[in-house]
Amino acid sequence: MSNQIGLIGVPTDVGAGVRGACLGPEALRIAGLAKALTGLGHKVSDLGDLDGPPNPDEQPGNGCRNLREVSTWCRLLRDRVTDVAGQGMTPVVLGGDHCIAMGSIAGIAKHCSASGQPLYVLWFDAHTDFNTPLSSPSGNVHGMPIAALCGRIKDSEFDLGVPTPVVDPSRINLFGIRSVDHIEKATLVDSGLKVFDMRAIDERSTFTIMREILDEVTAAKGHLHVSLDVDFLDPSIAPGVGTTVPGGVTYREAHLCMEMIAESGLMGSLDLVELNPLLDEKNKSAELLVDLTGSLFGKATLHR
Ligand code: 5AB
Ligand code: MN
Ligand code: MN
Ligand code: MN
Repeated sequence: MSNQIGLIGVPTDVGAGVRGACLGPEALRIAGLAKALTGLGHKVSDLGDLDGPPNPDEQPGNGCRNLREVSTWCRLLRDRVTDVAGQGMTPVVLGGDHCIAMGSIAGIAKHCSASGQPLYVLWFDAHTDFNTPLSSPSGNVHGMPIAALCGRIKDSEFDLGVPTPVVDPSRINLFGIRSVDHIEKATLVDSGLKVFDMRAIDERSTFTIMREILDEVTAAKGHLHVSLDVDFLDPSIAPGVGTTVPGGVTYREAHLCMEMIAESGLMGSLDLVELNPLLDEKNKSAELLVDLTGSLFGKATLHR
């Protein structure tokens, strides 16, 4: 992990059903993200916000809503992430809804193919985000990025401009899952994805599963991209998100994940997504995200 961090704001909600995630980057700044990371000894450059198209707010339904705008935002972010990583910084993407992870991961995949490092993704989410335009019950693209990255959606659809699969499905770990749609579930079976749902976490513990995931990345000398959807967290601690699902991880389970990642030294890029300040309570979800990001970047109590 580089101790130079580049913050990239992506103020859009074109992939979401409920509007408001476009305000996420500013809420994270106000919650003190840069200061928290600087306080841990990192050099932080806030690179400002990307300037993409407004949300046309097309009708919900089958297919993909706001497809052109999703594609434009993702391509802008792809190029910025490749550039920031190429400058030796750790890109930290401030979303924005989760569709933008197609852009950040396409960008980091380009960086990794240039450096010859295998790319691994750790996706913290209540949802598997494995819908396609055909299976999606909503048409919201934030429910589709994993399918797109795995090459399950026609390349021309989002026009990411990188070869698919962008990430080998066996190198994608989904953690915290507790809401999967009907057709989505059926297609997961032969996907090759590693899905750790809340049941598995309850039975085997956060520690055991995280150890297993991180050991594999360590053995492969991989680049770890972490994508953190706020709805991964239990709604009682993080209400500021449009798609809450009960039964999420606790404050300590979430911190343990982040602390173990920090200790591994594997994380090379990060998305903080789906924060919706309009649904939050006095910015508490943003403050929790800042706290968790601190743990991801090495804040620890007695350990180490
Ligand atoms: B998120 C749902 N599966 O496709 C769909 O927040 C929800 O990025 C997707 O995980 C949630 O519309 C997308 C019902
Ligand atoms: Mn690198
Ligand atoms: Mn998501
Ligand atoms: Mn989600």
